[in-house]
Amino acid sequence: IAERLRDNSLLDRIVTAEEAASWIQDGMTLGLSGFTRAGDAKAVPMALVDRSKNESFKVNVFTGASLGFDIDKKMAEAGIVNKRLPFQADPTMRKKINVGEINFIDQHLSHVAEWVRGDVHNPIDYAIVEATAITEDGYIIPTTSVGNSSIFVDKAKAVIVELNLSQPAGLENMHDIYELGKQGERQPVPLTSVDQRIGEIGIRLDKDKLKGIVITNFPDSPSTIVPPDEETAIMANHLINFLREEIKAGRLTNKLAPLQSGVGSVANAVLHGLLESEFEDLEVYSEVLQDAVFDLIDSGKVRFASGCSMTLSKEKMDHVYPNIEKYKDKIVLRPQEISNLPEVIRRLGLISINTALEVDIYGNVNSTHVSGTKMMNGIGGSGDFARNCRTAIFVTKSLAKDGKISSIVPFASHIDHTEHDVDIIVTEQGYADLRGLAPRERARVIIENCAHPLYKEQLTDYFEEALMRGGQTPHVLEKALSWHTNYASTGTMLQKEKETVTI
Ligand code: 0RQ
Repeated sequence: IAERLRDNSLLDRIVTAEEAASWIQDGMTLGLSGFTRAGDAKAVPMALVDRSKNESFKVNVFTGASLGFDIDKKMAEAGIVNKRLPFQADPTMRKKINVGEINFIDQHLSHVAEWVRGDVHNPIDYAIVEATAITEDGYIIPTTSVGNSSIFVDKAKAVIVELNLSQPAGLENMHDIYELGKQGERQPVPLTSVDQRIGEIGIRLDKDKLKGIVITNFPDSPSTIVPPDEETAIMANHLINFLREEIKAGRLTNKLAPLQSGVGSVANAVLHGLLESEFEDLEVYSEVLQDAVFDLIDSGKVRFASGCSMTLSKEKMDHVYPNIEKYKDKIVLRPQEISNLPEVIRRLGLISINTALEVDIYGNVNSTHVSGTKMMNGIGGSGDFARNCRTAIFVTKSLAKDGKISSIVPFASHIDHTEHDVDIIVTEQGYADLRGLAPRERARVIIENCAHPLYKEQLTDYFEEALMRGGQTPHVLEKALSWHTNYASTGTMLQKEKETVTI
């Protein structure tokens, strides 16, 4: 412990998780560390769940993004969450959100810190953050994610640190904590390359606010790695072909531009595809760094990766953690306000790859709401990147639910990314390059290149009928959402006579 807690004056703050959890009162707001299962506060939230067996209370839970360790699931089951933001990915919590038991705020990840800083969100009563170490000069060294921890610690009335001895000590010096400061006094953020360090090695700690230190030993929940399947591998190929066309057109070189990629099976397949490609000396400027990024570093394809969390499979943790020193000059972890900052995303000119649930014929993207109403996970960072990057790519399989759903629809039932923010759509059928096209041109390219053959004619029929009505973005408004209502009433978006077609 002496190596991890290097300020002896803080030894008397060590408490059990149960004691720390006992300080939390009904109605309080907690700012927890954690971003896509990495670096989450674990012991105190679990102790809080235990406490709820004998006591009834609710808290607001703010994080970086989704949590591991089944914390969201257990908190949802215990019924202790009033408000949750800005992202979650747990099926039990999702159900509680969709029946209205949990108030979920689906916020752009880069926006959360500013709303906490400006007291727009509920003030943070307790920041509960996981740390690798507390240094002699008063820095909290985060673990595998930074997320919103720095702003939570800064603004919280009191701070609880979970000092996690199972996280590698070598994580120290991998973080770069930069604070934007108050509006009106701000300077341009001086980040001009992915590998630059502009901040401090940890989160500055006001010792007077440090109420407790809980010593823990729980490893992060490993990510469940989804190996590329036939369809995701085909999608990755289409995307790589698009990048090759960009090189041919002289808009990119073999080094491409810094890459951002969301989480999930397609993102993973795309990054895997890069392993075998001719691209070289690549840079990653993303939020989550998954297994594939480390494979690309190991193979020498990626020169440097900047993120705000490292979300790894068990196998990859076993490889990376003992060799963490090797990655120190190749990886930096930043607050999500900086990894997802519009200013930096635009300056660096990112190629961004995120995921859609559905896309309409004009290129509006729904990433969050199943059938227009039910929350899936949240917008995450996809909007931060899509709006501000150089090239916004959205990927989706053309069909869902065994072909009962077409992911290309006449009218998106919810829109996260408007047609103005969407440049390229990729499905296993091909890719649509929408740049420089008017809506009527976009519709033809999307239907032709991205829709599944099962739905092409149906989409074309809709578009032709819409054209007769006219308009910049033609629609048959009374039929625009009929595909979704048909799916709800008949179990398929497919018109009756085609239902027997096999896919
Ligand atoms: O359902 O789980 O019941 O089988 O949605 O779909 O194809 O497995 O894809 O796991 O990559 O998730 C958009 C949800 C995609 C995710 C989304 C059903 C489908 C399946 C999952 P089952 P897939 P993925 C990074 C940046 C947020 C935005 C983003 C996500 C399930 O990637 O949450 O990229 N993204 N953020 O059957 C009804 C449709 C459907 C559908 C698929 N049109 N209608 N259901 N499904 N299409 C995250 C962060 O920033 C932290």
